[in-house]
Amino acid sequence: MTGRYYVTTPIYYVNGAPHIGHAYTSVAADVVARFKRLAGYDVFFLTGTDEHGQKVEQAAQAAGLEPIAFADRVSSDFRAMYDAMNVSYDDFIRTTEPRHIAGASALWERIAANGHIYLGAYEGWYALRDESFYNEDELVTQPDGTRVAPTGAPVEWVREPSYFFRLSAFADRLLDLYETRPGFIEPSSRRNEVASFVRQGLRDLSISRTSFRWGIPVPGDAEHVMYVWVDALANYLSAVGFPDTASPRWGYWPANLHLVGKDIVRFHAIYWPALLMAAGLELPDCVFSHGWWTIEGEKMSKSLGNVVDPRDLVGEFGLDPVRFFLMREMPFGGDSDLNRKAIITRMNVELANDLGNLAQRTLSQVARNCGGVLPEQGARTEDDLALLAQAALLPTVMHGQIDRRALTDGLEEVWRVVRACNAYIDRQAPWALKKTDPERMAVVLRVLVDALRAVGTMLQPYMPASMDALLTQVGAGADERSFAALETPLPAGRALPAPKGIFPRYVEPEA
Ligand code: ME8
Repeated sequence: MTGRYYVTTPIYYVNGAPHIGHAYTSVAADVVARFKRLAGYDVFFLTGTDEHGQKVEQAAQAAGLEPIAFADRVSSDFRAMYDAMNVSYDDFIRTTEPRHIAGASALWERIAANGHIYLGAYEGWYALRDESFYNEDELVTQPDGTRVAPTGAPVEWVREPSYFFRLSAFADRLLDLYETRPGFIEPSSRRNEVASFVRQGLRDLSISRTSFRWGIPVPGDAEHVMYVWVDALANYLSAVGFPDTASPRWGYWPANLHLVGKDIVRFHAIYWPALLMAAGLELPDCVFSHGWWTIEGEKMSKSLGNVVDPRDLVGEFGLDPVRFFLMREMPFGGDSDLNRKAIITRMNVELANDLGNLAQRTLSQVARNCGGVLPEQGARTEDDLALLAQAALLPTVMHGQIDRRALTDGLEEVWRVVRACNAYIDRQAPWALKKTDPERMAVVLRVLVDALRAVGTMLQPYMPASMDALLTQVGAGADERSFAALETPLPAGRALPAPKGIFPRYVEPEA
């Protein structure tokens, strides 16, 4: 083992059904988790659901259910969505579980014992949809004169007794953190935004509510429930056994990577490190904030009725094409648009043409002209060695990209090799060598099979099921699929199964 690696997604609110935005973050985390496992790491990949708070309480009421019954239903739908998306999480935490309630309460007690919590009264703006407090000067006035949160969420004036966290006392330490550990918030544009927000000064944070009951009771004062964000952030600790630091899982803390959407950077890059500092706990390595999907050019929203269930896309295009599209289309960290045309283009050009055809052309020639067994590596030319050298660099090059969270660039590295293979097969024309020099033909096909094996191995994190099929077709056994295994050539003479297309072209159904 090369060490431990702990990666998380946000835990999603159960006030609504899972959608493509949730699937996106989770597939991205899945790619990182699968990549690190194949590189030999002991990975802990955490996800789950955020089930407390007024927003969930109201959604349950609207559905005519007790909050817990409502949360059970939506939380299991999230798991079903993960199964449909082939997300390989190691643990799924629910904030209503006893282990989480224990962890969140212990975190609170620790922060209180260190003198960073006091009782007061909160008076100010609150946006229920964001479960977030806003300062007066952050509000935006709409054309009709109403004031809303910068996210567009309606705000209400709240006045109630509340416990406060001394966030203001941590501003300097936070600024110091951003400066001395620039990798703590990525990409750097987000770091600058967060740092300038903190530089304007931080106010103490209201961390309890008394106007509703659906939450974790504040330790020692059951009149209050914890602010849902303090409750939620604690999941990253409770899932690894906190406060039981003797738990074997505690070894995963601090987390290597919290993947979040840009909407919740403030919570993860300001509140979370401050809470951890106040509790005397180690800080995670990196909060990475990715961009936002629009749908056919529009913001995704319930009111527009354009919320996309990823399972519908999978039903139409297939699972791996959708996973590929999500990782390929959006430069990781930027924003992007999800639309049918773009999905179909990527499927047909990159998957069906570039990779699918290459595999099919190569493997059908091996089946027909090499007796269906892996040819010898044979005497290789400079052209052969150049292609193989490019493929052999993939594990190192891609590992670098994944560690920079450049998931899209990681794919581009593989496609460089795929394109090089296509140029090579055209240049070498093994179909012509069949008559003139069958020995050379076999060497060329073997070079291509070896390059395809490297490509298939590296793409497993992105498209696990399709690459399983490809690796089976190139003769790689179950224990020959890690990155390290690429260093050992597959034995010549091994029988290959009959080749089958992996990526069919998408043809629009007749209207
Ligand atoms: O914020 N494009 O939960 P949430 C890309 N419970 N990603 C999107 C997206 C879009 N259009 N819409 C949503 C919460 N997401 C809290 C988190 S963590 C301790 C608590 C993704 O259900 C993105 O990851 O509102 C975003 O951060 C997350 O869904 C918000 O999910």
